Amino acid sequence: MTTTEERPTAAGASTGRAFPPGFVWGTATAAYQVEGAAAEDGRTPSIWDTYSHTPGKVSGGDTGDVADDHYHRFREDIAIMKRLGLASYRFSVAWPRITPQVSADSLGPVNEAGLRFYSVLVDELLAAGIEPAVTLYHWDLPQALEDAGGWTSRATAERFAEYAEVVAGALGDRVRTFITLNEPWCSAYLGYASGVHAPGRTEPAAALAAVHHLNLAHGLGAAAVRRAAPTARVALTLNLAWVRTEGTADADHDAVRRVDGLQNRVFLDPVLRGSYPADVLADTAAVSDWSFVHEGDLQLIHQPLDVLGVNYYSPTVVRAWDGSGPRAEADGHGASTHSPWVGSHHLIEFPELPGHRTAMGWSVDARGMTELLLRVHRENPGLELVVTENGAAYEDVVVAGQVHDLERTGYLRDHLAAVLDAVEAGAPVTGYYLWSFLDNFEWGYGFSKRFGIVHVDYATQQRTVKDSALWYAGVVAGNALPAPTA
Ligand code: IFM
Repeated sequence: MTTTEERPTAAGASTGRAFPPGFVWGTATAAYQVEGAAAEDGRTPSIWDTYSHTPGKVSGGDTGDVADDHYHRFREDIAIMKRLGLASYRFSVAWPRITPQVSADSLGPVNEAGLRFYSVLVDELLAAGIEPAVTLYHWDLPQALEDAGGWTSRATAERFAEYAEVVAGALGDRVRTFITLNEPWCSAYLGYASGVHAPGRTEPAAALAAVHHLNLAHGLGAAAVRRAAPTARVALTLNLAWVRTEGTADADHDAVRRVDGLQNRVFLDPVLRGSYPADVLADTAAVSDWSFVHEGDLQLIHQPLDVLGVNYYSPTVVRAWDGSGPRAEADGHGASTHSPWVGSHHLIEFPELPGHRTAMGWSVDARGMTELLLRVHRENPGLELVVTENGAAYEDVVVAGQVHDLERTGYLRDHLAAVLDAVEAGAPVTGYYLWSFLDNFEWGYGFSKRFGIVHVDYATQQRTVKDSALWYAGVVAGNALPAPTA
């Protein structure tokens, strides 16, 4: 392992901009992206195992079979986190490790070996002084549930709640925060409409059913976590979009409304207000009558929420499309002839923005972080917010045991400043999780995109701490952004 052995010093704590005392600094990963050990200790396949093993689905034919081998190397990884001074680690639990025989009708037996892995992980984190934050679902649905309908089926939400209760019951004595779902937008629309994520279906009506059943899974799961771990905090993580247009026509503003509805309000409204936005139901009426919403579902979804996790990477700029001619499709969510924008694909387009882009092709605008946090705060005063993901992929190279990833450091500096702007304007943001701790399996892009602050050589599993990690460690140590250098 190549790492800097000395603990970094506080970067300009006395001269920089300080974060509130107690601000939680962390990094995040997800099970399928880092663990590997795909067939070990009783784990059965998830939809991502099936999808990644289907030729042509993932760049380079990559799979998560081995990934970062975090399943075996988590102690070494925790030691790096500790050296960096990180206060918290957000990881996800792989459902197929916990109840590998789950079916639509029954959760099946609990796999003690699977639970033990996470229990030991939690213990090791706590021993290192690092607080675990547990995501219960980060996209690795057991394949058996997909075979029975996946998120288009109500049974999936019901089984999810039972699974959540098992995990919260086993870890809730040591874990303070459980996040029910990560980015249900991706699970629903990329999984079931555009098909660029597992399970790779391209059925717009199914995507809307998935939206609802994911919302239901959150509500049922939140209640289940509270039953099993009454002192834990329940959170939900959404990839909210900062949507805007540079157009001036009414149709351009309507494009903003449509995208805001499909990406933000269709999740925020049921969870925080107990209703679906009427305009989204109208926009999608030609695709689905939403008859999968049963009486009482909205009350089940509208559970008290302790924390809203906000993931932000890139701005979303839209404009009206008249439905003819070639369309600008730079929405950053993978190439597909099928659109994730159910019911609106024929009315909107995503123009390419000038300026800096990450290796994902995502444009960079840190203002979106401030705007999003302030918007959610304005609309939900009193709701605690945590940035549960933010980060960037760049083409990193290891030279003489070091990775000089200046662009990532610049991205982080600007986005942390934007978080602080929101805090200073009154948004109750209590923590920040950098995506990602390690380079990892970036879904349809396989290992070709590197988001980590720790480089992984996939041939040798050698970890190399990047310069951005050392810079971040300085921020963490000082609880402050360094003063700008001249
Ligand atoms: O890698 C993903 C993560 O799994 C979910 N949020 C976005 C990240 C970068 O694409």
